[in-house]
Amino acid sequence: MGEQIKQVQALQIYDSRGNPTVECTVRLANGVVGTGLVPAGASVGRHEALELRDGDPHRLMGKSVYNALDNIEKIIAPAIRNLDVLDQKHVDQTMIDLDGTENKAKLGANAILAVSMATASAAAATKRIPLYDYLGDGVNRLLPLPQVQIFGGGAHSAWRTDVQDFLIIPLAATTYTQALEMIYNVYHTTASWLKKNGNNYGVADEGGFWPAFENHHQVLQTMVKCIEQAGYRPGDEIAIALDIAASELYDGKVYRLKLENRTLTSSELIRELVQWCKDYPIISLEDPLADIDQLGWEALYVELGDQIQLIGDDLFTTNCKRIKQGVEQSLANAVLVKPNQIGTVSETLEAIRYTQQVGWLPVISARSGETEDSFIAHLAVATNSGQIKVGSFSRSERMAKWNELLRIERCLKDRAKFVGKKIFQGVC
Ligand code: 2PG
Ligand code: MG
Repeated sequence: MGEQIKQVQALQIYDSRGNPTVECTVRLANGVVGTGLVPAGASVGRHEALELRDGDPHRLMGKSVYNALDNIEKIIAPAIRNLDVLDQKHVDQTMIDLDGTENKAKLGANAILAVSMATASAAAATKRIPLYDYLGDGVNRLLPLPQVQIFGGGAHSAWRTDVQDFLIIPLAATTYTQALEMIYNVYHTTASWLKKNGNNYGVADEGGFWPAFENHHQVLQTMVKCIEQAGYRPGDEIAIALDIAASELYDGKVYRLKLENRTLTSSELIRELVQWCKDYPIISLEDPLADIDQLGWEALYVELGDQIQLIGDDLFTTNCKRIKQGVEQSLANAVLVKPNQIGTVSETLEAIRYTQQVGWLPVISARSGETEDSFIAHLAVATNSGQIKVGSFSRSERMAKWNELLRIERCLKDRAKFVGKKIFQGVC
């Protein structure tokens, strides 16, 4: 029998965009505490669990989360008081049952996830082991290959480009530490290149640069140039990954690329993406098509499914049922995992396990509105997921995760595993 949950407190804090979000503290009978801080997305999938906001236009522009806090302290707390903190599934199921809706609309996924994360973190603390060890049952030790944003676009940069994330993956890295050094070199080479070319030097929501570009080819060419200038062979040592976030571009009939003033049908977009993959060292495409464009996903999978990683984010929303459908219909070969899309730690773990069982790749991901919580760094190691995406290589809410993984790597010493690009073997 583990320690019992005694007290559950909630606090409204602010995320990396300065928007209100939920923090929860779980206190155990033995005085040990755990906290959970919930992030928030900007390009939110239509099937995500509901983020409960008060909607009062006179308070924090409708974005306050006081009802979620009340739900934690008045409804959830009495129901989980005295439960065993080590029984994460029971705590999570109790909240799922209390809520009773398909998408956690009654209590709010932000309320439920904050408690769920705080429970896991209190459990690890009371066992006096790191969170990755607790969530991974002490056996998982795989440091993830990072996907790091260089240029930010879409909903994270006032639509400077239509594609949302231009990322790099340091394929040639043999350790996590080396992976970050490679990222550092490309990120800062890009910064110098932008300065030299008199371009806008600011950073977007996730810390990537957001200069003015004329078209998407120019962005991709700049990335290749900066990878080379940093001393790496594009494609071989460092590859490109894109999050198209295509649901944001689709009106139900066509895709609109505002930057290039073009309107594309699904098959035209597919043709364009296939061409990009021929012309540039792209190894991974996330949400290349809208979540409701299933025929498009099927067609793109036929073209590229055995060559590159095809990740469903809005398509699957970390929801096991939706991932199962995707597997049955061969829509993708990887799943973006964001705990707040589904709303509990247990369901997140289930989604990761299922993804791995069917031979697909889970990619653990942050949100564009983040906090200083480094829970997902531990989640990545605990589940041997092998990949993580946290935005760019600046801003402390991002660096908190990259740095936590450095600490985990040091803590594991020679027990740390890193397979780098081998993670893609057998998938694409
Ligand atoms: C995504 C994420 C992170 P958001 O689409 O993958 O880049 O964005 O949190 O806004 O959904
Ligand atoms: Mg995405």
